[in-house]
Amino acid sequence: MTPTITAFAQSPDRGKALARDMRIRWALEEVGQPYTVRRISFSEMKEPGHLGRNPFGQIPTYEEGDLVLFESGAIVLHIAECHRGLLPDDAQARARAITWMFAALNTVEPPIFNRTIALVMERDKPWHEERLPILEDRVRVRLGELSGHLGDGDWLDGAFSAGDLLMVTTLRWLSASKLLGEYPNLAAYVARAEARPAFKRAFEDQLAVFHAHAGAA
Ligand code: GTB
Repeated sequence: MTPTITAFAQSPDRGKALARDMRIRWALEEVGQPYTVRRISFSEMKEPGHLGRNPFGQIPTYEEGDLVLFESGAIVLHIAECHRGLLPDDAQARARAITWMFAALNTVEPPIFNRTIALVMERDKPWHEERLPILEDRVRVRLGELSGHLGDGDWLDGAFSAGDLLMVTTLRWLSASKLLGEYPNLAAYVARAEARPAFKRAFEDQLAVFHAHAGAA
């Protein structure tokens, strides 16, 4: 059954694939599962139809027959469990890959997302200039630790996994800043992931949608 995911009708990232539907698109491309995309506006996200899919009124969501999921991490885990390619077969390696999924979402994403929010929503606040370096130092703490773990490895734990997919989509929120460049092995890690054919297909698909609807409300 072809799943349907939801994405912004008009992504505020202007085609940079920074919204969290990119995680789902990329995971589906990695496992070779075709999908359809339902584009929804900010107001539609808060209407009963979409609140029935996600009580928090956000994208992405995932529908596959009777199954309706929200939370990008849970959706990627579901895809990884239903198909080969995103989680190792060995039970311990699989548990470690899932650990990296949680680490991406619960340990690395929060400081990076807090910085993103500060840049998008708090630039006009009188305390913004003072707060930003504090937020950036918190990001550096996590990047330093992650960089130390990755060392000269290609991926976080053996072969590419759903843990890498979630980590890279999180690190990409720093693409426009100099922060990632302070950790050359992390910058190379992101570039390596972005070079994967599945990433490129997912990126091009969302970009095509952005261009097709550019200028529309
Ligand atoms: N925990 C949820 C998940 O992982 O699925 C969070 C979902 C979420 O935040 N969705 C956002 C949303 O629907 C879109 S991705 N927002 C509308 C709303 O809350 O009303 C958010 C996003 C966009 C752009 C960047 N960026 O540019 O770095 C980062 C995150």
